[in-house]
Amino acid sequence: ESGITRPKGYNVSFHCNPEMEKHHFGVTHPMKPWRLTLSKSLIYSYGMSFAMDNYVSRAATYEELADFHSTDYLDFLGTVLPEPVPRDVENQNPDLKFNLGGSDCPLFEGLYDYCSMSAGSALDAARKICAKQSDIAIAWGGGLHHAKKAEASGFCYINDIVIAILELLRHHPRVLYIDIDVHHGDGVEEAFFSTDRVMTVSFHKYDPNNFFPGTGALDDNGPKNEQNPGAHHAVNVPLNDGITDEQYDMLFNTIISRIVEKFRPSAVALQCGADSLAGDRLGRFNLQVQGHGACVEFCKRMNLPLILFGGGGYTPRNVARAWTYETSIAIGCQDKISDVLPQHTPWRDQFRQETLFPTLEQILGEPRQNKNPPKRLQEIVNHVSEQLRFVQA
Ligand code: ZLM
Ligand code: CA
Ligand code: ZN
Repeated sequence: ESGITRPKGYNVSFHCNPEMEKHHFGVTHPMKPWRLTLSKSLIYSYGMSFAMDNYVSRAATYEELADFHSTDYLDFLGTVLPEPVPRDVENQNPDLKFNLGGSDCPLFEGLYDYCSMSAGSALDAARKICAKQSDIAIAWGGGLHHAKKAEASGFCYINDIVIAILELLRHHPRVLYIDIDVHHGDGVEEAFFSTDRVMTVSFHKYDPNNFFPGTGALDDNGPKNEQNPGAHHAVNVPLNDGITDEQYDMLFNTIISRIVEKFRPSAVALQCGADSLAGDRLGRFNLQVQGHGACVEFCKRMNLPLILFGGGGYTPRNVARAWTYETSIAIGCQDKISDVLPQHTPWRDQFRQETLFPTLEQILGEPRQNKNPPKRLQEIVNHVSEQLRFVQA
């Protein structure tokens, strides 16, 4: 008896495809689709499925993928086969087409199915929002923000977010895209670079020489030509190692409220990459599950149709914690769920600590040094405020 009930007059839909989670990028590759299975099992253990509409999403069709991607690229993606003998040296493939087959974007068994299932969940979520059948639609299997029109990049092959936003644009005049993955949301920014109907905002670790993808500087705000409608419609929040919940939430709340005031979106798409959490295998921040979730809570309070996407996240136990907590926020039962993980949770020992909100000390031993001085955060807020003077709804 979890006591979790369906919110009255408020619909949350959950879109997933269990087949997607069975795919493997390779044994030591950081991206583990299995983290989705772990997340779902925790969500179900808390009894949250009773408070949502649960859908097994279909795979996106070729035509749906071609809404954004080039047919050359899709045709190649649909026919390439993994090499029978894996290469041990990085990027040694002489005919690496569309950036496929290197160590970041390896070819694996069922790759095309994996991609079309991720896009299918995102698209189903967008359609439920457009039909006004969901207030919040969740697609944890989506959020693959680096994929380009004709190129794979950073573990991403198909940009499910762009495809979902294109669907939202059929019914919504303006869409706000927010990205809290530790990496810059470059693929989504680029796709909507020249339109004033989508504003993209990414919070990320920025170090052009040492952190992927190296783009997303504070003054990278869209086309430099003022005649281009997309000018000023890309917001970038470049951060440094060790940022804390308090700092991140201050930035997020300040920046997002000002954007909403000026841009007046009619729908919001939030990429919830969990690699911005403390203890992530690839990430560098000190965010806790509470701070990450506070961004979702803030978006929910804006009272606009909302899609929640997954994204990065390379320490599966913490990914599962964050996306479980964020599912509870969507439903509105976050104050009812216990900090102690349910006794019957499958793979309970995977979580190390038996709590949903481990302390920073439990996660890291020693927290990462915070390299974000308050003065720099103020500069960021000032720059964004200045930028928004050029934006009109
Ligand atoms: N090398 N194996 C985030 C995408 C981040 C580019 C440097 C690969 C890795 C990483 C792959 C098993 C999202 C780069 C890295 C080593 C060129 C990145 C395979 C470890 C491994 O052990 C690994 C052999 C691999 C890849 C680490 N790659 C760490 N960081 C980034 C891409 C995706 O979270 O934003 C959304 C889902 N790539 O830094 C190199 C330059 C490839
Ligand atoms: Ca980001
Ligand atoms: Zn990432």
